[in-house]
Amino acid sequence: MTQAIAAEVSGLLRGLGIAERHFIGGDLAVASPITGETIATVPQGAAADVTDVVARAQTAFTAWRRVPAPRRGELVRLLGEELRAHKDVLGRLVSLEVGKVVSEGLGEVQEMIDICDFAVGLSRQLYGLTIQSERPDHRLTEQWHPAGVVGIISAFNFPVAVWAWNAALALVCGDTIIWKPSEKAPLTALATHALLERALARFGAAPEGLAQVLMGGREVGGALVDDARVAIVSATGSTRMGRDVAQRVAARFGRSILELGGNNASIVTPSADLDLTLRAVAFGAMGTAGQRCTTLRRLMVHESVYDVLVPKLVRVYQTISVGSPIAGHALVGPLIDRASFEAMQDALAAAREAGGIVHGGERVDVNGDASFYARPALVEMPGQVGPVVDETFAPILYVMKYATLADAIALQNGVPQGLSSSIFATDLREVEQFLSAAGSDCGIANVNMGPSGAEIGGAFGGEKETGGGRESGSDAWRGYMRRQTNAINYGRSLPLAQGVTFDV
Ligand code: UN1
Repeated sequence: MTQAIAAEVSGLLRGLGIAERHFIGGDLAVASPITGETIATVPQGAAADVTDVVARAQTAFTAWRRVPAPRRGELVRLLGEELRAHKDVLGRLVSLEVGKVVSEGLGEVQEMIDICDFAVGLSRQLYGLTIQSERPDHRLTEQWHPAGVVGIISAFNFPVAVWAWNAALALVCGDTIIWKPSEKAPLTALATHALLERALARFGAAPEGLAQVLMGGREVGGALVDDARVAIVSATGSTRMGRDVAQRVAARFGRSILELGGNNASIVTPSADLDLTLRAVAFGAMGTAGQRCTTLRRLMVHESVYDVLVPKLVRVYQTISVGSPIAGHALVGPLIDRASFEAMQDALAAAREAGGIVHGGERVDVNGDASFYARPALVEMPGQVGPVVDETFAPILYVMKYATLADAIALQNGVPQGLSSSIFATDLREVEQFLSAAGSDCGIANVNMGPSGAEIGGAFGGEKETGGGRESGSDAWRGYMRRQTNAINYGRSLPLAQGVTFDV
């Protein structure tokens, strides 16, 4: 099995025209979580390389910012075409490298295609503003210019889609990009970069250094974060990582876009459609083996429906298929590595200690000792205590009972993270309270669906320890440009604002 995966991976990479040197003989070992064994080794960059990489990106920026935005959009259109043509290959590679079930691997590539389409349209917009001036014969406007070099630090769980959210927008906005992918997922990054290079070859005259990949660990990421020539650092990962990045980027007055931890909750009200709720909770909590930042981690169930819904949910947890993401029809694949499995077990132990009743959570032997598959865990908790307030990046759903909607909303908001949330209700008043200013405090608040699986058209991101960044749709593009206010006097006199006089 292991060798089969390694052989398939190198076949896929070779098919994309990635030279042997990229994945043989390097010093960064890549393991497939499907079997846990090494499937490739990739050369790693060093912190010292970052200086040159950034210098190239900066030179490229001086040319790229002058290319008209719709023409920049053409490059992203070509990237979208390459992604469409290679969706199966790249989706498969996502499954092999990070263990997503086949449909989710493909879904990840679809998300990339969608953001490319969105960015192409955007490349003919990037609208500024006309503002009424208080002075005669004056025009006041606001326009958006390219910001500079964008560093993109991505995580293993969406190893390529989150890059695409950032890259597609940054490229149409006139920025140049440097990608530091997760050390756990360098192969999908190389594959994606190869597709971008094909798009660049078809595009023609793009500046050298427009888009680069930097392989490496913390030091490489740190050098990118600290480099004052990197205008924007967009980082996805843990809150711990984000706190470090935010402070370092702020110290040099750079800009950061942060997508950090989520501890997402859903509220099930007495008016909920319970059949729909059951299906939505299953996908939200167990999809991607609980390894989305939008994964449903806390479920508040009204006391009047608790005994109807929760036993049914426990049955789903007992029977859901856990297994290889590429063979059979398993819905839950492996955890990324041993550390992740151990963190899950630690959280379950802490939950028991805090009075929780744990259903599931045990290790499932699918492909031997080096891979880590676990039955998702549903934990009935007496309250929001112990590990419930932390994000554990594994399939654990904490279930709590509530009496009033106000209590449920207070529980929902009572954690440090603020990414995504949802309510299951058919009562308009409950829905609107949840969506009101006094309702969910998250960046995403859904109705009659789980907190995960966002479309690219909306702005994606969250508040509090989630970091406050917004990526993907809506006007998130503004985060990748710099705003300039222009006051233009087309008269012959010089009226001053606020009626100030200054006659010399
Ligand atoms: C992430 O887990 O880092 O909304 C991103 C979702 C996906 C993206 C998740 N569209 O679940």
